[in-house]
Amino acid sequence: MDKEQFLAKINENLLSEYRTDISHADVKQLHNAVSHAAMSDIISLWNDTEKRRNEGRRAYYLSAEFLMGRAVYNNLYCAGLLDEAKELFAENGVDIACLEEVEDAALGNGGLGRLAACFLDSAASCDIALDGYGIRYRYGLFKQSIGNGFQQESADSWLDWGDAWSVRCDSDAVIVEFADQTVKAVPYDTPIIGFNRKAVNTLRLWQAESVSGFDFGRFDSQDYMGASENKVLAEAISDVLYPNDNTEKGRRLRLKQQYFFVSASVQDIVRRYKAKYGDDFSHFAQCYALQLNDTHPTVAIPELIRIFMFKEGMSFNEAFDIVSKTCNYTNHTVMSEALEKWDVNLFKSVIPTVYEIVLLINNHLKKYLAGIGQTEEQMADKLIVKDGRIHMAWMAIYASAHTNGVAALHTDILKNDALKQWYDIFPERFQNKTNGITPRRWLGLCNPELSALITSKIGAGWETDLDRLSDLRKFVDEPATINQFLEIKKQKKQQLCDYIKKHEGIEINPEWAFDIQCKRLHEYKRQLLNAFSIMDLYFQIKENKLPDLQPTVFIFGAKAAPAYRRAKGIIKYINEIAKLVNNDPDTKDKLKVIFVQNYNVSYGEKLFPAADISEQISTAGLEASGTGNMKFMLNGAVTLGTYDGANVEIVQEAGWENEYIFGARVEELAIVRPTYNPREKIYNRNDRVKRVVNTLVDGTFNDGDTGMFGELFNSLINGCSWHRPDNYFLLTDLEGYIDTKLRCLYDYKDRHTFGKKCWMNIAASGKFSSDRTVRQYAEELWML
Ligand code: 26Q
Repeated sequence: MDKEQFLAKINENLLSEYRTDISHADVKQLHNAVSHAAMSDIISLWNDTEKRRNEGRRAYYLSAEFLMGRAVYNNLYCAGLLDEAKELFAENGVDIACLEEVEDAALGNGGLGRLAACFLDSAASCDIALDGYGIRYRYGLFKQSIGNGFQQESADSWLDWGDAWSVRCDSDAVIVEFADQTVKAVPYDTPIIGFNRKAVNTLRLWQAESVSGFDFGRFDSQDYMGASENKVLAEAISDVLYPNDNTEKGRRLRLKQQYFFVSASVQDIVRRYKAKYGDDFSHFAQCYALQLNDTHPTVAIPELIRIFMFKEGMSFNEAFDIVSKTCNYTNHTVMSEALEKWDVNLFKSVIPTVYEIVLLINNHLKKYLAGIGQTEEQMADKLIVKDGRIHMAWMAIYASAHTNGVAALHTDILKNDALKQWYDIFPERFQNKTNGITPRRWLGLCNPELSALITSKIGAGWETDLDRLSDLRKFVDEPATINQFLEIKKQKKQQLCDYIKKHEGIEINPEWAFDIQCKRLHEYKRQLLNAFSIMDLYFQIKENKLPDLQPTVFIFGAKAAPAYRRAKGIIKYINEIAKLVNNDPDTKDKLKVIFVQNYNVSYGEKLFPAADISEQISTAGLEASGTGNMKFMLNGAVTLGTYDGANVEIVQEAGWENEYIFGARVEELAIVRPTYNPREKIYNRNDRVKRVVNTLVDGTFNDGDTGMFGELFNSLINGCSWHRPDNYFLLTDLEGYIDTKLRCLYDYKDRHTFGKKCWMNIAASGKFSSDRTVRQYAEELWML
């Protein structure tokens, strides 16, 4: 499609859908028209890809979350239409930036959901047979605003913009049955456009609807509420994404969501299979691989067994054998509060037949363990059903072919600690698959300036072969190249300044150092540690102890789960610090603190390219991988971080001299933990630590009489019924962190030398392409 045809198509859509044209349409109309025009241009390729996929082995990514972000720019970019679109918009007096108003598809919380989106992008761009299955939530992750320093939530009604990139497929709708409810699952298919149209894969999201619809009987008897009851109860299932990240909340509706999309997806796969092979299921495990994104879709295991047994007449053993060859499980956390364990009574009351299958799997496990000579005592830490709860991770490990961690360190912890009892009996089942990010969205699209510089140095093609970035190393001693890089960094900072001015009403100076921490708010990610370090700088500046400190802006972006009180207290605390340091005449020319509202994929696309310093400061052992760390690196920032998750591999790739690593390591914390007494050993003995921690309770700040700051103080100093004091070792790491941060900021003053470090990070980031990750899944797990 050339530019003229593209324009004709857009105008045709605008005319038939809205009776308007390109120079009169509003943003929503433009968005729909341009999206539909591009859709019609890739639709035959989409169909061709599906046909090809059907011929060979294929994989499905089952995930409760797909954090896709805004589709329009990415899809135009990957379809090779973005430059045309920009031009023809401009020729008609429209700035294509107006599409930035379009809401992100935020059908995910954070890392796990965004990883799923990057994997789909990579699979399509590498022509790998991977499609996604998930839920079409009516409301995605809540929108966040900050009022008086507190987080406020509102509904994310993303569909108000229309869903231009999906196709409803009524003919593939299926029925999902619960004990107390029967609903219809209607699929919406979204094309996943590979870079340069390499292939177009599919994301199929299920929407819950009522089978019967409106009840005229009840309407006639003037029961108006009752007439819609079925509809309301059915639609409730795909109404809203649970806003929890790394915590388990065993709620009935959440279980319904999981079973709903898993049952629909599995029925869909069985239907496809039967269309090909009829009733002979002997090829099933050779045809399909199912990747379970954490335990959230693990009910796929008993559900598939149920269908094989009760619909297709297999024995349990036959069914178990096929299913456990077909499924693989990815683990994303070692924190026990995030491991899903369903209450037996709840589970039984929602999906009783599936529960019977779970019991059969549990018996199969017991027999197996007895067969290898384990006593009841030795079995206890592996039983799937135990003490009235169903342990989903145990089922995922036992009834699947492989279990993988998401970074080398994380996989080691799984093998040697968190899942040791399983590794001991099934060592061959465990693999590592270090996470990655798509270089298309996270460099090509969000940083066209840096992309052009890279292409001018090493030629095109790095977008699909990111290891080629290592060729950039040879330019590190060319001052002109580093200067070009620094110039681009400044441009990206200026763009972020403009955006922040517009959205937060705050002015910042692009000449300052930009230190950014953006990720979900969680105690283990230690945004509070960052906040404490800023308070220490504040006090030191007041005492004239930091001569010539590099002026620095500290940017935070983070959503807290609405029920996570401590996380919300930390947001308020950061905003109180911002108020203090941004207004104090002694510090306002040296420090600036900004908490940006509603951090999401699109905000990330502005933040990552503008950063000098990437904050990755989780308690060692607790961040399974992290992927924001990779986005900063790819855009030329140094990592200020702990030796945790994928940071370990970032240092390995880029060299110690190009990162700022501090803090206790996993092994050190293991030694400290049993006798850790932060009050006696640190707080009471270290005035520097005491001074900043005390700002939570000494009247420096006001938490609006919520008691939040006192609770944070207590969590650090006294602990509580579910956590020991300072469970995440902030006090252990605080001094080392501040010293390392200061070293980094003083290094920054030599802009050129610092720029070289940033450049070396870009050059070393090839490993972190999700193309590499997905290829490893395809070769080592899915056998594609
Ligand atoms: C579970 C039960 C009920 C409701 C919600 C949940 C739930 C939802 C989301 C539990 C966990 C999550 C998300 C976890 C997550 O994002 N983990 C991150 O995964 C990334 C990709 O592998 C890693 O890089 C991060 O280290 C990890 O924290």
